[in-house]
Amino acid sequence: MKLFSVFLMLYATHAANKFALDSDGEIRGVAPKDYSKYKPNKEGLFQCLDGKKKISFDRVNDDYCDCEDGSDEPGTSACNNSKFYCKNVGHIPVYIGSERVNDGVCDEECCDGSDEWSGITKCENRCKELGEVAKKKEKEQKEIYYMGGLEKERLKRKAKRMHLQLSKDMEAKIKEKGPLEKEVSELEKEKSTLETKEREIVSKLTESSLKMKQELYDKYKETAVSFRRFNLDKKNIMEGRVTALVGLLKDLAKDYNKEYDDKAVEKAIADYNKLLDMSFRVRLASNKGADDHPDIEDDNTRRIEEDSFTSSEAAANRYKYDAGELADDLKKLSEILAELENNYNRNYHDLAVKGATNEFLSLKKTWSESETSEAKKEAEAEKWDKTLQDATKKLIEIDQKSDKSSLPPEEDKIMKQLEKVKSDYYAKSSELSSINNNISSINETLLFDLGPDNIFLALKDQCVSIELSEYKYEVCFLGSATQIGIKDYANMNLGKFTKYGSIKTASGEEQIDYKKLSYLNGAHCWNGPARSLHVNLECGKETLVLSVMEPEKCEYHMKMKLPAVCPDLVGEQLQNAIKILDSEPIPDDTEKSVVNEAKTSSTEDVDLLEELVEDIGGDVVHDEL
Ligand code: MAN
Repeated sequence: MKLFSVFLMLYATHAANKFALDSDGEIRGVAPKDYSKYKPNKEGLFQCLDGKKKISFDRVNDDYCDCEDGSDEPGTSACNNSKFYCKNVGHIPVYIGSERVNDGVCDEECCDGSDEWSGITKCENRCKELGEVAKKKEKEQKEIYYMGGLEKERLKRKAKRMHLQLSKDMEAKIKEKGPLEKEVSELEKEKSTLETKEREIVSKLTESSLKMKQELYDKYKETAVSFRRFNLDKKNIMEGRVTALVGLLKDLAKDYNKEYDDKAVEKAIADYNKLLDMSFRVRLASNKGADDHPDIEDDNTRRIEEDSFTSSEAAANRYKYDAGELADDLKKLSEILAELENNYNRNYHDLAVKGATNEFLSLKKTWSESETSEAKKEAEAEKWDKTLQDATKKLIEIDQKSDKSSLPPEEDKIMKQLEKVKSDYYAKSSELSSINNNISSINETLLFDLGPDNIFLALKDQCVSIELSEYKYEVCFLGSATQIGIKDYANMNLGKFTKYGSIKTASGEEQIDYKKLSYLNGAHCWNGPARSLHVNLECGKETLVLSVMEPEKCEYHMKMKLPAVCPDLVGEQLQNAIKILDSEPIPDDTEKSVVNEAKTSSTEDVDLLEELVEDIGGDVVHDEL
C-alpha cells in the first residue's frame, strides 16, 4: 500500500513532463539495473549519480542538463555526457550516446527505435527479427564450439597417447643404446688390433716380393740393356734409310722436267706427297736438311735409360716400336721408287729421274750387303725379346702373389677375421647412429612447446592447404609452409614453424598466444626479405584455411579454422564428450599399454617425462621451437 502511494507521487511529479517516462512507465533511457537509483530520496529529490547535487524530481528528463555527470537526463539529448539505454526487447540491449536521442536517425544498434521517441522520426521495431537472427547465429556458434570442443578433446587424448608413446620409445632406445655403445667400442678395439696385424702382414709381403723382384731385375738387366741398344741401332738405321729415300724423292719433286709429262714420275711424286701427309716420320725426314746427321745418342740419355731393368726394358720396347714404324715407311718409300725405276720413260733423259733411280738402286745394293749380318743380330734380339717377356711374366706373378688373397693359412685367418670384425663394426655403428638419430628426433619433438595439453603434437605432420587463383598454399603443423605454383608446380618455401605469437595480458605481462603460428626463414625474396607465413587460428569444427593474403612482399598472412584452439568444454558438455570419446575405438597403431596409461596418467607423468628429457640434456623451451 505504501509502495503504491510512492508511485502515485512519482507520477504526479512528472505530470508536467509527460516525456520523462517511457512506454513501460519507467524513467526513459535508464537500464533496469539502475531503476532503483531513479527513485526520489526521503526528501522527494533526485540525487545526481555522482552524488554532487540534489534536484527536484521533475527536473529528471526535463531536457535541461542539471547534473555534472549528465545522470539527470538519461532519456534526452540535453547532456553531452549521458547514456541512453535501448531495451531492445527480443534482442540485446545497448547504450548509445544521448546525443543520438531524437536526432532524426533510427540508430542501427537501437533496434526497438526507442531512441527516436519524440515521434518526429518513425522507427520500426526490428528487435524480434534481429533477435531471431542473432539467436540462430548464437545457436550455430554454440554448435561449432561444442563440435570443435569435442574434436579438441579427441585431439587431447591423441596427443596424450602420442606423448606417452614417444617417451616410451625414447626410454626403450636409451636402454638399447648402452649395450650397443659397449659392443661398438669393443669391436673398434678389436678392429684396431687386427689392423695393426694386417699392416705387419702387408709389409712382410711387400718386403719379400720386393726382394724377389730385385733378383729378377739383377738377372735380366743386361739382356734389357742389350735389347735396348739393338732396337736403338735398328731405329737409327731405319731413320737413316728413310731420310735417304725421302731426300731422293724430295729432290726429284723439285728438279724433274715437267714438260716431259712422264706419268710414272708424276705418280711417284703424288704417292710421295700422300705419304708425307700420312706419316709424321716421313714429314720429319723431309724437314731435315741435307747436312743433318741422324740423331746421336747422348751419354746422359743412355745413362738414364740404362739405369735399371725397368727403364732399359721400357726404352727397348719404345725403340722397337719406332723401328717397326720406320720400317713400314721405308717399305712404302722403296715401293714408290721401285715403281718409278720400272716405269719411267727412258727416252726423256730426265737427269733428275735418272739420278733418283740410280741412287735408289745403289742404296738398295748397299743395304742388301748388310742383310746377312743384320738377320743374325735380329735372331739374337728375338731371343732377348723372349727372355724379357718371360721375366715380365714372372714379375707380374710376384705382384699377384704379394696380393693379400694368397696368404699362408695363419695370416689368411687374421685377414678374414679382420674382414668380419670390420663388417660387424660398421653394421653396429650404423645401428647405433640410427638409435642416436631416433633419440635426438624424439627429444627434439618433446622439447618443443607443443601447446596446451600438447595439442599440436596430435596434429604433427598433418598439412592443410588452400588453392587460390595462382598458388596453392600448404601448411604443415610443426613443419613447413609452401607456396606451389598451380601452373608450373614450382615449390616456394615459405618457412619452417618457428614460434607462436605473443599477447599482452591485462596486467601487461607477455603471454604465449597459441592462436598465432609463425613460419620463418623461407626462400629468399628477390629484393626483399626471406619469405614468412603468419597463421591466425580460430575455433572451427573442422580444419580449414579461410584466406591467404600477401600484405607485404613475401610476407604471407593466413586465416585458419580448426578445433585445436576451440574453448575447452566444461560441465555437462564435457561429461557428454567424455562419454562419446570413451565409447570410440582406439586406433590400431597405438600400443595397448600406452592406451591404458594415457587413460590413468595424470600431469605427474608429464613431469616424469620432462625429467627424462632433462636427463638426456634437454630443456623444455616454451616460446621458440
Ligand atoms: C613469387 C611469389 C610471390 C612473390 C614474388 C616476389 O612470384 O612467391 O608471392 O610476391 O615471388 O618476387
